[in-house]
Amino acid sequence: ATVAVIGLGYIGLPTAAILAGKGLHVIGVDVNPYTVEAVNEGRVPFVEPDLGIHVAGAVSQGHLVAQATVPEADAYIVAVPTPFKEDKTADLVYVEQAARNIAPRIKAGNLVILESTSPPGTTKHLAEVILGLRPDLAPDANGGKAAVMFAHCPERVLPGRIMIELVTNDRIIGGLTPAAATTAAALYSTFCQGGIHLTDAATAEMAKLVENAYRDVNIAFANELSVISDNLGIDVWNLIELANHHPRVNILQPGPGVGGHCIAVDPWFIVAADPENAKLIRTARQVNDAKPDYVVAAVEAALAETGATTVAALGLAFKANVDDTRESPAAEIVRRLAAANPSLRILAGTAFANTPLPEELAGLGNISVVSGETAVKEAGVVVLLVDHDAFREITPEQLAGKKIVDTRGFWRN
Ligand code: SAJ
Repeated sequence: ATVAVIGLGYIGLPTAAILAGKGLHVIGVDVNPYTVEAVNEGRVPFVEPDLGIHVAGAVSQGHLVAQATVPEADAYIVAVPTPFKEDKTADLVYVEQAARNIAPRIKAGNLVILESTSPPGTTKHLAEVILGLRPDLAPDANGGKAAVMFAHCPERVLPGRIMIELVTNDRIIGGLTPAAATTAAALYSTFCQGGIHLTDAATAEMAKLVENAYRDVNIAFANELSVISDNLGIDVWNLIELANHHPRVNILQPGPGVGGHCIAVDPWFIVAADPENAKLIRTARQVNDAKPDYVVAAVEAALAETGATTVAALGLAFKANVDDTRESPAAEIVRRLAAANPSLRILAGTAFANTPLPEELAGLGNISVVSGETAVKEAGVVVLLVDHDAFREITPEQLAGKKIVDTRGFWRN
């Protein structure tokens, strides 16, 4: 069988590589020529443990190729971004574009799977766009029977552990029809060792959003505790560790805010679907979104106290040991510090060699990217933003005499 995977990003490329590893013929499609070229050379355009070896193997065996256009295939997996707009509703342009590109290629009996995290109703919308362009495949033209199957199969993998979790996590598969769900399940069972749970498309869409909102609310609880604890002169990490000894308490870790393209985004899709009732979910988003400003104020206070003119900002990614700076609170903190303090010298210490400055920071103020150790050496104030393992190399001696703002409890005793 031939599977077309549309969107070779953090989800599409690992999924394509794993399917190809199972011997399926996989054609990856991406609008970015650099991505297409990299994949065809067996390279991966971003950092994800073990992905490189899978891609290189699948490409060299001829099971995986990448191209810019949508091919004919038996199954189409759509794994394109679903970002949110200024008004906090989902931007479905990439899903719609994928649908328009699939429409001329699709044949009766094919399967279309939406993997992108989406508001309830999006799989149905995707089907409507395709069938609108292909009335010959619509149920009316086929005696009321759907000629093409549509399902939603939300990804749930954790960046940094994608290659493991793709195989071991349970999957939820929601079909627009029961036949679509079982056909999609057959495809995913080629590589998924976890349980596969079948439902309808809208429930599957909502389940994914709810999982991430659950985590966001719990992180907001930890972040709120960190601010309250600062006010009360209590060490929040010690506090949480102690409370977590209770058999039914498991508080998450506070940090500089919540980033990534999922947890900081998906809860808004629930708020948009029912603004009146999504009170706790909205407030959690606001609590987490307020954390970067709180950190900026703490750094500015440290600068004022020490008279330092150089700050080491350790980490730009949205979380530890990945190089992804999308929706990153660390990058946002650096951006706000630079914007508000034009004469401040900011040394962004990174954990990965050759990390470029994210676009939104380039050309702004006085920021340069250096290694963590160099940043610390030259700065009077050190703000730890991301708990990358590489920063463990920084010794207490190197930190001696610096004013430290540790947003992750990285150096707590
Ligand atoms: N964070 C904290 N404190 C914590 C845990 C996380 O501040 O105790 C922060 C992180 O630093 C980061 C953000 O939250 O900025 C999100 O990180 P994460 O590791 O919780 O999650 P993601 O965004 O990498 O992946 C999530 C996962 N969802 C859940 O765990 C419910 C993953 O399974 C999903 O597949 C992914 O979102 C997605 O694509 O939706």
